[in-house]
Parts: sequence; C-alpha cells; structure tokens
Amino acid sequence: MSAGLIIKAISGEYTVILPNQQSIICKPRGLFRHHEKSPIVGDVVDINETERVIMSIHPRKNCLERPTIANVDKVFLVFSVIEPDLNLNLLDRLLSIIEYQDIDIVIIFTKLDLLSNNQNIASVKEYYQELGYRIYQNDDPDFINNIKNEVNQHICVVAGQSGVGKSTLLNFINPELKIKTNVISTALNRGKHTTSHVELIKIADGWLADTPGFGIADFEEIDLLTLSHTFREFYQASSLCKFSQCTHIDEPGCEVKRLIGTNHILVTRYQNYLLFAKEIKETKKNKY
Ligand SMILES: Nc1nc2c(ncn2[C@@H]2O[C@H](COP(=O)(O)OP(=O)(O)OP(=O)(O)O)[C@@H](O)[C@H]2O)c(=O)[nH]1
Ligand SMILES: [Mg+2]
Ligand SMILES: [Zn+2]
Repeated sequence: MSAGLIIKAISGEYTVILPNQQSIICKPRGLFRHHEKSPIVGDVVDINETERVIMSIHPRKNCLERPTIANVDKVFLVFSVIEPDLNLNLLDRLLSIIEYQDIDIVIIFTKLDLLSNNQNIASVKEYYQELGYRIYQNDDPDFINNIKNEVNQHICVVAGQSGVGKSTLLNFINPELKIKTNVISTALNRGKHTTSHVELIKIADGWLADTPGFGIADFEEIDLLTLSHTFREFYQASSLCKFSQCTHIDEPGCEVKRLIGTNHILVTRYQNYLLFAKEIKETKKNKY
C-alpha cells in the first residue's frame, strides 16, 4: 500500500501521484459508493498499486466546493481589470469566504495591457495591499518568479470568472502545458467556462489547479458578526466601536462608519459588506 495525491478526477478515474513521481490511474474501492464521501482532487489517498484501487482517504485539512478540491493551502484570485471589468463585489465576496476558511490568499490582476489609464486600478490595488493582501500583475517582469515562489511546496488553486485569464496564466508559467484558452466574447456567449475540469499541475515544487469555477462557496455557514470579522479593516476598527458586537450597520458610535466618513475605508468595501449582510439575513429568514 502507498500513499499518493489525487491530481485529476475524470468520470470515476483518478490520477494518483506517488512520492517517487510515478502516476497511476486508479478506481475507488467499491465501498466508497455506499458512503457519502468519495475521493476528490487534492485528497491524499492510500492505494493498492497492483490492483490500482484507492483504499482509503486521509483526513482533509479543508474542502472547497466550487471548484471541488481538498487540502488547499492557497487560493489565487484572478481578476482582469477589463474584459470583464474588475469586479470588486466578487473580489470582496471571495476574500470573505476564503478568509473564513482560513486559507492563504493571493490576488492576481490581468489585462492591464488593455487599459489606457490605470489610475483607478492603482489606488484600488494600494488599498487592498494595505489590508495585507499580496497582489501581482501579469505584466510585471518578475511575475512568473513571484508566482512560482508562491506555489512552491503548496497545493494552490486559481479562482475567478470565466475569461479573466486563469488558463492563460498557467500557460504563461509553463508554455509546454498548452491548456485551451478562449477569446472572451465566445467564452461569455457560450455561458460556460472553457476549462471544464479541475486538475493539479506541477509548478516548481508545488501544485497549482486550473479550474472552471469561481463560486468556491456561499455565505451559508457564516453569520453576520463572523462576516464582519472577515473584512480585515472592519475587524481592526471594531475594538473602537461603542458596542463590542457591533455589526457596523445601524449601531450608534460605530468606528467603521466613522472611517468611511473620513475616507479611510473604501466605500465599495462597505457597500459590498451591506449586500452580503442582507444576503445572510435573507438566507436565515428562509431557513426558519
Ligand atoms: N490582452 C490580454 N489578454 C489576456 C490576458 N490574459 C488572458 N487574456 C485573454 O483572455 C482570454 C480568456 O483567457 P482564458 O485563460 O481562457 O480565461 P479563463 O479564466 O481560463 O476562462 P475559463 O476557462 O472560461 O474560466 C484569452 O483570449 C486570453 O488570451 C492579458 O493579460 N492580456
Ligand atoms: Mg480556463
Ligand atoms: Zn461598528
């Protein structure tokens, strides 16, 4: 019996990489079908090499749902600054959800070459950097090295809307990959992603998964106060709010609101927070 990592799963066939880099295509043991838990990409599994069967799944550190992948160390949030436009609502949503899962985050901006004036992008970038997020641009000369360093020794996943350049990014890091990409207009018109499955790709001494997904999860498990804590600057400010459990919505003496008034908190951050808070309240209402 050997332990290996599942790097690809297509119609019930799992590609498992062993520590000696040998890859073996396995089927899951029949027993899995009777249990809810089935193996997914990112799982460490024990396999019977001669029978090419997955015998058991090691406990998971975490598990993302859209894309379906286990044991993720780091998420690369890929956002184009244009075509499609920089979507700050989606950025704030994904930041919150991944913060909640306690997974490391890297932000990547693409398509700056298509912008004539990147003044607005520069100030947005600075704001998020001040929150402590690492941001890379794919037109930076050190880009490939920076990404390789981020991936090294980790299991990482790219996430982002269709057409932002996730597969292009992987091809850029390793031109031999030749992953299929698509011009944005066709990608969007077809209403589905060009990439159709999750697969871990070896980069430096780590793994980076190209994915078709960007949902990752919704706010289902998160309550309002927890949501407010996933907004780093709100959490930091909250010690100065009059109420210790301030949700920064209607409460008097709210430090977050004061900082918005003095332009220290980005208005879009707060607007998105209010939208997510509403979403959480409505989900709760429908549940009970
Ligand atoms: N000008 C420019 N075009 C880019 C850049 N990055 C990606 N593209 C183009 O954007 C289009 C979409 O890129 P993909 O890599 O297929 O996007 P994706 O995120 O993998 O999309 P899905 O697989 O559908 O989720 C392709 O035509 C790329 O050539 C960039 O930095 N600049
Ligand atoms: Mg793709
Ligand atoms: Zn407050």
